[in-house]
Amino acid sequence: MDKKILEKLEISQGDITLMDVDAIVNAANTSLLGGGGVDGAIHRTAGPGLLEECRTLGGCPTGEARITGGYNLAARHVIHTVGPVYSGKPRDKALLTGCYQNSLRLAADNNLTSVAFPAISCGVYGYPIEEACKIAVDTTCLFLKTAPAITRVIFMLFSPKDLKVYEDYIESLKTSDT
Ligand code: AR6
Repeated sequence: MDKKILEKLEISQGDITLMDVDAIVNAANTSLLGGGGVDGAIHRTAGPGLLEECRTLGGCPTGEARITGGYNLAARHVIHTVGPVYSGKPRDKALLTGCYQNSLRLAADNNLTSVAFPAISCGVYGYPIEEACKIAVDTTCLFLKTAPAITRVIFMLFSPKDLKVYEDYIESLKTSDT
């Protein structure tokens, strides 16, 4: 794995709603009208302006992404993406890959340089964190090769256990020869 690309990745544990970055990514549902988990936390902190703007978007298919303002968040924008409900079928991986690709594409197209991701689909949607972590990191590294303007991607994990999964995987990439 290209070491210069890996240097752009950060991992941290905590609340993504506090991140002062160009965009935080929301693990939303297809309605884009809010929910529980990280989606609920982002809407609570952003305030009602976010929901108002989301209402104008007409939802979002699974695997795709949409961008809004950040309202009362420290982040300038929210990129809303819809992860798959885990089923164990190959389509899960394609859809989760799409979430990371399409979120980063929106960031690049909007000249954003720093993006923070939660562990999309790893809460109520049930995606195993070990598999989801590989998809998140591999897809992001591949994308960053094509988008040099993005200089920081932060994976913000909510639990120490999830943080450890990301730490171990990124460490394994740093020590591998490929
Ligand atoms: N900061 C960072 N990560 C968080 C936070 C936070 N404030 N809160 C939760 N997490 P989930 P999903 C972690 O369930 O699985 C919503 O109702 C959490 O521990 O939020 O994609 C939507 O409206 C987990 O690791 O999202 C959808 O209906 C990760 O964020 C549905 O849930 C994602 O958990 C989407 O489910």
